[in-house]
Amino acid sequence: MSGEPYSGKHDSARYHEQTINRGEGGETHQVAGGEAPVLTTQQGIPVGDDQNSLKVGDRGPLALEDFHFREKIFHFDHERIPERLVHARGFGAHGFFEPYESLADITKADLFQRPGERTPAFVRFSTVAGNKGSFDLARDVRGFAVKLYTKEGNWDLVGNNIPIFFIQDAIKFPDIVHAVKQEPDRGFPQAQSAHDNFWDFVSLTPESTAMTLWIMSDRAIPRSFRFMEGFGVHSFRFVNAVGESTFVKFHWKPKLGMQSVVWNEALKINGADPDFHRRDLWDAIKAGDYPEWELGLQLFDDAFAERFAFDILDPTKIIPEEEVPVRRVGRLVLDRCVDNFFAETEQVAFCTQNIVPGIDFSNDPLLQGRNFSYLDTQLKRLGSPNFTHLPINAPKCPFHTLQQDGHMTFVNPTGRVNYEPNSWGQADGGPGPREAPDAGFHSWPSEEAGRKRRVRPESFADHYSQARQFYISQTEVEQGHIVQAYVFELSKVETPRIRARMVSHLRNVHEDLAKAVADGLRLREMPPPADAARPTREDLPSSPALSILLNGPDSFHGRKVGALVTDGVDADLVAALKDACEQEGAMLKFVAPRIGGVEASNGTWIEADEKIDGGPSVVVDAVVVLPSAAEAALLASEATARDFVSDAFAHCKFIGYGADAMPLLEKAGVAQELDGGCLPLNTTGDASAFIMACRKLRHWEREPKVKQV
Ligand code: HDE
Repeated sequence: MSGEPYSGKHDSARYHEQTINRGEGGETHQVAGGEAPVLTTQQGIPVGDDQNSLKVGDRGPLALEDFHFREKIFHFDHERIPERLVHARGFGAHGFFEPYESLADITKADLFQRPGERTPAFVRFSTVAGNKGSFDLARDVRGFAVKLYTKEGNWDLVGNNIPIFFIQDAIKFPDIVHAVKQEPDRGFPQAQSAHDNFWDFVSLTPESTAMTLWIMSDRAIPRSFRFMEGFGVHSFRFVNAVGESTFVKFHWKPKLGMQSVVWNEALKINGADPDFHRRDLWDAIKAGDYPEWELGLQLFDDAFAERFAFDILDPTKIIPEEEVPVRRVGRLVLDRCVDNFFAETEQVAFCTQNIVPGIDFSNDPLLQGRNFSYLDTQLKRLGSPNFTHLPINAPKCPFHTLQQDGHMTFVNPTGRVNYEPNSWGQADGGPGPREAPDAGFHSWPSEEAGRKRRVRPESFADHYSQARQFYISQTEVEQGHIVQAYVFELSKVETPRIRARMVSHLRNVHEDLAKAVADGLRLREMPPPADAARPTREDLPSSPALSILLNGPDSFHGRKVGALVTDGVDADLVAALKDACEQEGAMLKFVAPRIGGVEASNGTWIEADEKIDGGPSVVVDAVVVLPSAAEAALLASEATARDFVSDAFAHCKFIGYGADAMPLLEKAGVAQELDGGCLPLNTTGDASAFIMACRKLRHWEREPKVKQV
């Protein structure tokens, strides 16, 4: 072969090279839209050619001296760090916390002293079981980890969206995690609990029963991170300036109310948009619709702890809000997306042991175990004890530590002082930092005594009463979803005795639940109730705070309407819908046969947000179907358009339909079934009535019609 060597560059790359300037900040290139900096190596050496490695002759071999090639590949080879063992898939955002009032009477924690003063925060939401590349709408617990950069150091409140946990002792954590994650021989299934190992473990672990009710409930398939609650789970302590302690449980209450999807919808969302939750949070923040949660506190003293029916140290129990009300004391707002996913969301390191003066631990055995695990795991994941130097992890208040050196050190103390006590003064490069006997952190001096033993306290022994309380606190619709979820999951379990064993636990929770699940599984014989250490208490009252449907929003704010439109769509109706959505704080997304958009009846152009098959109705909260008369038949013959309608109907969504939508509704099989959740949109006035109807989120009355089996 012969001829001039080929540069390897695309024409557009040549275009960017047109003018080269040498400015103060080094060489820059003129590119469309301004100046781009010159590409350099890690050492700052300007790169002359990034398309071709250095070769001997035109056709190789490669020269080892090509430091740019070697550095580039070397760095690339090391781009990955181990993913988190649990909570691998997550999404974070920045924001702030702001108290409504001073809590000085109960805690000296600096962030709670001055009403309205903002403390920077970083929050990472996550799923637990799936790997980093799994999908967002797994049936799973969601992590809700909050790092608060207070003036007295970082406080990490590493919580979940479910207020209890599977196990009572941290020593069982590796077992529950091994059981739920992919099975070790085959490496699947991932991001789901619907397999033998998980149900084998929990059905052999009665303390997990209550948690299985929570994860079979719609709490485990939230519509958005923005619409879910968060919980610190354990009892903690607040300590005030005079050393008095109060127990506290932390809650995050979403300002937009709670909302979940239905399971069949979740299955389809995972295919349509595996990034559904992260995209939702990103879009909301980028649109300036900042998600917000109120911090709620359940405060109680030793006397309450003594008389409460369960042990306040048992992490498989809640304290019902009706018994200890949640006091809302401030708000958490997320108002900034990360600049770089890896640097911030991946490298953020939450540690439960990060608490500040005014906050302390309780003896919850899960919390105590976590205090070891988090620090340990960060060292493995981030590779150096200096992970605290990373900008996302470093305190934002002044800090002076005598800890030094180690891999990747980039903030060492200056001067001669690196031990304590020392007698160096200013002239010697000191003085070094000193302890603060009054203002510094002191553990609350609780009295502890006892014989050293491996035991489970007697007071942790009731595993079913609160599971029952959770079940009876749900609306009928929600109870139905719990039954369906158990049936779905246990139907994926291949070993019949595991299915039966789980039903034997449900018999201790509620006979109706056990019967419905057994029936859904077609168990031919009802198993006897599982042996129970304590009989189930049937006197615990229902707790309405535990239902999602009873705690939904009072507006359609933050939700999305998907409008299926064609050429000739009624322009006035579209304008009215836009207006109604804007007034409500909802988003209107246009779905069209082609992504370029459609021409409305008055000749205006409507850009499409999605082509029909890329924007199925599962990714929105309500739909409107507005084909023009001319396009109605064509749209009705399109399978994805029919799915758009039939899925919306099956998932109990509100459906608004225009004058010419009938052919599509007929082909989608819903024309004969139109109900109170299907609203005609014939005049512009109908648009606002439709959005108002959507405030109920779903037309649950339809569910018995679409879910018979
Ligand atoms: Fe975690 N958990 N956990 N956990 N957890 C981790 O730390 C652990 C538990 C929670 O977005 C790990 O950095 C033990 C309860 C969240 O980065 C690890 C026990 C609650 C996150 C770990 C528990 C949580 C984690 C893995 C039982 C709710 C993600 C990676 C004693 C209150 C934080 C990491 C993020 C992450 C240990 C139980 C919440 C291995 C030993 C209960 C939100 O350290």
